[in-house]
Amino acid sequence: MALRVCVTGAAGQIAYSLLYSVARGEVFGPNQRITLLLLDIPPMMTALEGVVMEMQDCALPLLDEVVPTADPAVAFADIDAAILVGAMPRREGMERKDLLQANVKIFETQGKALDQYAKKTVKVLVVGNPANTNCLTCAKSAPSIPVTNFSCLTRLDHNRATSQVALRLGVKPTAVKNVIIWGNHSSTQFPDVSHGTVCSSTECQKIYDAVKDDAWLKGDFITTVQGRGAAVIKARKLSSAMSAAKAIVDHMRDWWHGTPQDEWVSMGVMSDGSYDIPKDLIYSFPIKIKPNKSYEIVQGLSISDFAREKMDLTAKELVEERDAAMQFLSTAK
Ligand code: NAX
Repeated sequence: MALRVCVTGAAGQIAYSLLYSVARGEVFGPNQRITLLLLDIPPMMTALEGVVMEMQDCALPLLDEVVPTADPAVAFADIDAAILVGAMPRREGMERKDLLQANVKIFETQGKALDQYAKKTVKVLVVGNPANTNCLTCAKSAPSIPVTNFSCLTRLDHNRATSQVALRLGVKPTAVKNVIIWGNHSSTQFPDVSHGTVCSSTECQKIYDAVKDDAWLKGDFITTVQGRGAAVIKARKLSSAMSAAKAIVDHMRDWWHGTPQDEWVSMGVMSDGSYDIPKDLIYSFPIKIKPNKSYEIVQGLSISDFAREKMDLTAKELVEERDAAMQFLSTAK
């Protein structure tokens, strides 16, 4: 049976980098057939047709069918996985409140459509910004789907943090394990390496012991990761797309197949109060995933005063964002 996978924002730049990886088996497995349902808004249908033509021209053996549509009822029908990339972008002069309201509308509509048309086991990854709060809106609008089936993307931030440490040490990114992104996918996020390790073929060391520069790890490292998205926009005049697509692949692949033993990843998930983070927030935590696709927030990590302050700051921003967004939500779980 082919898996039914929906990607929204399918005519956009992240989707353009993402769809090939999904369709060639990098996410759901090298033998898993796929039906792709591509959702975008009506003015983008011509561009989306072009994407469909290119997907056909790739002649991919795993791709059974590609369905372009502007109708969520078609896009979400009986789906196994949803990657929600499409969102309202910030336009010049647009107020934060108006942007939030527009996105609440989009993610409430899509949550309701998921509730009505998707499989109850559907795994939903929200990418479109503000990703954490959009994910919360979507989950609240889909009461018949377990809230643990919703997550938002902070894997790009996780990968950025991993790479910054690897670059600093002159090692491969795969040698660096168990960094954490806490909180919001925004500049208040807290990239934390205090529990991470860097491993050679013979031994593993704590990242702090390997880097031997606490001032960098508590200063420029954090601001570099927090500001990386803005730095890419400044240089490229476009936001991150290739690296965002790669992070989506990493996130969904690990959710589908599980995380390696003794390793965790960062994902925005519903807070259950772990680490004294307020409940009812989509907050990025260290996460381990079992092969049956269920996840757990990694427990028992020691939290320094330095970390506590940063974790609370990003939680505060999310509480404010949630409270502002929920005023615009017509129904709540
Ligand atoms: P683009 O503007 O290239 O593409 C977005 C696409 O979404 C457009 O084709 C648009 O028509 C479509 N769209 C808008 N409303 C829609 C709706 N209601 N239903 C379906 N499609 C809709 O943006 P792109 O660079 O692809 O970025 C997409 C989103 O990802 C943005 O919100 C962006 O901020 C967010 N990002 C999130 C990241 C994360 O780590 N969580 C990182 C990358 C990225 O910045």
